[in-house]
Parts: sequence; structure tokens; C-alpha cells
Amino acid sequence: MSRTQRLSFLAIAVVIAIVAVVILTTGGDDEQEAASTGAQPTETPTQTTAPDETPTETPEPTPTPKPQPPLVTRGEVTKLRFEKGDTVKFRVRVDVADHVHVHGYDLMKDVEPGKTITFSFPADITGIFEVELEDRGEEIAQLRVDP
Ligand SMILES: [Cu+2]
Repeated sequence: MSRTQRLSFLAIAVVIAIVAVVILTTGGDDEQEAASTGAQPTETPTQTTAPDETPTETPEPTPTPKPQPPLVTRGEVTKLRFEKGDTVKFRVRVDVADHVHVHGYDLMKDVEPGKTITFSFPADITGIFEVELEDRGEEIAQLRVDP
């Protein structure tokens, strides 16, 4: 009988183990479903991986502000120096409405108070030129183009 009892215990233990495994497995499935439900949000972070590419593009615009052309304002004569063949590029922001006149190149642009305008043109004339607020006759920058 003792062997039979041991066999019975073994059988019971096996059954319990099987049941436990089944329950755990079923529970595991539920968790996996929950996990797969969570896997959808996990796909969202995967989409975040795509936006990660966007932040990768974001550093590209970030360097763009770095090479911002020099900003010319009133109060001091900004020295702008380029070499022939360069692209002369600078910005102007003043607190008055006027016309910005680049002598030598004879370029003129209207400027509004507080608004930034940008000049960009090829440095094909060497020399030192005045950049002025035309109406005021006020020099705001000195453009120098070396050979
Ligand atoms: Cu002028």
C-alpha cells in the first residue's frame, strides 16, 4: 500500500504540477496578451524611434542657426570681412524704418523697426564699403572684401 500511496502522491504531484503549468501558461498567455497590448505602446516607442530620426534631423537645423550671418545693428559700425569669391552674408536689425544701402555693390533694402533683413550676395568687388542707413546717413557696418 505504501508504494501505491507513493504512486498516488506522485500521480497527484504530477497532476498538480501539470495543472500549475497549465494555469501558469494560461496566466502567461493573459500576461502576454496584456504584454502584447503593451506591445502596441511598445510600437509607439518604436515610432518614437522614427521621431528619433527626426531629432537626428533636428541637429541639422541646429547647426543652421550657428552659421547665422553676422547681425548688424545700430550703435557701432560692424566690421564685415570677406574674400573675393565668398558670399557676403549679413543681417540687419535696427529700431527704425530706413533703407540699408551697401555702397560699392549699390544694394538697397528697406528695413522695418525690429525686423531682421538678410543680405546675401557674391563678393565680387574688392574694397572697403560703407553700409549705411540711407535716410539717416548713418553708417552701421563696414564691408571689406579682400582679393
Ligand atoms: Cu548710401
